Amino acid sequence: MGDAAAIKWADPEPAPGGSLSDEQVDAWRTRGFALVEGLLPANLIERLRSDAASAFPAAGSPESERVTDFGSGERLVFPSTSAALNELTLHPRLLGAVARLLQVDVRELRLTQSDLWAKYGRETHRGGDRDNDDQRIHVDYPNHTLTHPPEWHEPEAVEMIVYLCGVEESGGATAVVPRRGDGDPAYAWPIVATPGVAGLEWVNDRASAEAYLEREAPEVARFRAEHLYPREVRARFRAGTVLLYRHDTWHRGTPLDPGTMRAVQNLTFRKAGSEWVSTLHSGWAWGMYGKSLPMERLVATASVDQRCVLGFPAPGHDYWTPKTVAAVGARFGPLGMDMTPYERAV
Ligand SMILES: O=C(O)CCC(=O)C(=O)O
Ligand SMILES: [Fe+2]
Repeated sequence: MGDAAAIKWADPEPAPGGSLSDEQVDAWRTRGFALVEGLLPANLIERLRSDAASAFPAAGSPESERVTDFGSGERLVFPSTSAALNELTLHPRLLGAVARLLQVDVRELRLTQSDLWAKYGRETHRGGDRDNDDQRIHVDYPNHTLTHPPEWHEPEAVEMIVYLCGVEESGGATAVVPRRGDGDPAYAWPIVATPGVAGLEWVNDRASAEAYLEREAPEVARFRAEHLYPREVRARFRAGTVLLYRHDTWHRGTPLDPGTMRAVQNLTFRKAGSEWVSTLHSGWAWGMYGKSLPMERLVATASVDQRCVLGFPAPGHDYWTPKTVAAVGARFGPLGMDMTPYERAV
């Protein structure tokens, strides 16, 4: 905030050969985040960036001044008319990374969010209390889960931000508070010192949120001023950098440079059993009637692992009988689906 000289930066670290290093896994599990480079192919990032540019108002345009909140308004969510968005969402290296962080098999992961967000550097803050330019520090769990995240060492979900441009093009580095071990006062349980939970109204804008807390819950405002804001580090992202973080990681979005646009893909995966972590978009099957049936084709040609991440039953699941194998084969076979893995496991 304010004093540029005081900003602390975190730099992305390469993922050797496209998979996370042990240090990156450890950083996510202990500090609450890892900033990673080289997980996704550069041309995939470029394709998605170009799809985002066609779907959203141009940087600096009058329309862009009106975009004051998160998300694409379901314009660019999975499953999408953007093939790049679908490919990135289920990219085997991304799924492999998430599976390592949660220490489960890829087949035990479930997708719950894949939404492209265009954020704009604006002259005005017409979103008022809810404006997203300079966000209050927060954790993301309140609008992802019906409960509270489980204890720190038993994480059930991975969130990520895939940046489609570099911080020097837009500003707006995500700020994160690294957790310093089990005794860290910033991460003392329960994690409720944030607007939108425990009866506090949801406020997005930093100045409005802190003023509101100062009035309504001064001890909460003091905790945030003492333990959270002073410890922020900012992600020095490049195009293709991935911020892997958690529902219980303190973080916030910071202002963009006026006249710029920053496109990012926001994704969340949960463990299969954590049904209280909500899927944030229309169900995946709801996309099946899209023109030329892109979602039917996607399911038909996806790998067994990728299908599992969408909730499709794994080989060996009780769902499969000789009759269901034949029926699902009749539905997707003409689009190229190979039923043998399911057939073999009946
Ligand atoms: O924009 C960012 O860098 C972070 C956004 C964020 O944390 C949120 O909207 O919940
Ligand atoms: Fe957030």
